[in-house]
Amino acid sequence: MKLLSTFWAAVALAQSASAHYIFYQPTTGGQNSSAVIRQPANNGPVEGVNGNNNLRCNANYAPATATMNVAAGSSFTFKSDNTLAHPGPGAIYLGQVPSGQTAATWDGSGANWCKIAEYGITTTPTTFRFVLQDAVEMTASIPASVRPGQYLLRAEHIGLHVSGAPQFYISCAQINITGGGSGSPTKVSIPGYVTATDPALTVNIHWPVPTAYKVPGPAVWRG
Ligand SMILES: *[C@@H]1O[C@H](CO)[C@@H](O)[C@H](O)[C@H]1NC(C)=O
Ligand SMILES: *[C@@H]1O[C@H](CO)[C@@H](O)[C@H](O)[C@H]1NC(C)=O
Ligand SMILES: [Cu+2]
Repeated sequence: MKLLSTFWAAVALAQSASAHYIFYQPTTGGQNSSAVIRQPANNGPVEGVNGNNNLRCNANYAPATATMNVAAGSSFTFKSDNTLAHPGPGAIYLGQVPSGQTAATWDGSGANWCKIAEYGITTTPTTFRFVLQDAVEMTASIPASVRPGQYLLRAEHIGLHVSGAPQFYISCAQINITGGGSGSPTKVSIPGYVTATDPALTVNIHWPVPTAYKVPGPAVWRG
């Protein structure tokens, strides 16, 4: 009896773990482009919002071994190893590497981040659905007027299935933006860009079913 329940508990755990996901690879770049992603140690979520530095580029990632050139004005797609099975919003942030550091050395600290893409909901009078539900990738346009140089590009998908306990699925890619201009977006810090009491994170998406939803974090900068 005891053994059996332990067995089923293990099965349940394995199933919930397999439903998780990692943004592990860009869809472009040739060669082994997954080498530009700081690969998370596992596919579990980052939990805890206020003051949590793991919100930058996940916890215990393996250092990326390459930095990829990406042209300003082009698009960049993060591919997931599994469907984005949890309901919730997604966003892509661009973090400018401070002078004196490189995309490989920067830890993501400081007010250096802007949001360049977001994915919220689609609603009709009878349905409420996150655009990314069961998707396998997220794409951002790199703003055409962005300043050239080294950046971290950060994919964020937030599972909202447990009300009040948001789960963050995050990866960072190391990129070097070529071309571009002299755009100056408003920048935020991670952590700090959202707080645990943000209605976008505390919302109960199951009941009563919301009729509107604002993706957390700053407004999108499109250059
Ligand atoms: C590609 O890069 C990933 C991440 O750095 C690494 O785990 C994998 O072994 C690499 N694959 C090949 C074929 O080099
Ligand atoms: C980044 O791109 C610039 C061209 O804009 C190039 O001169 C530079 O060598 C690149 N840096 C890296 C680290 O690839
Ligand atoms: Cu999960």
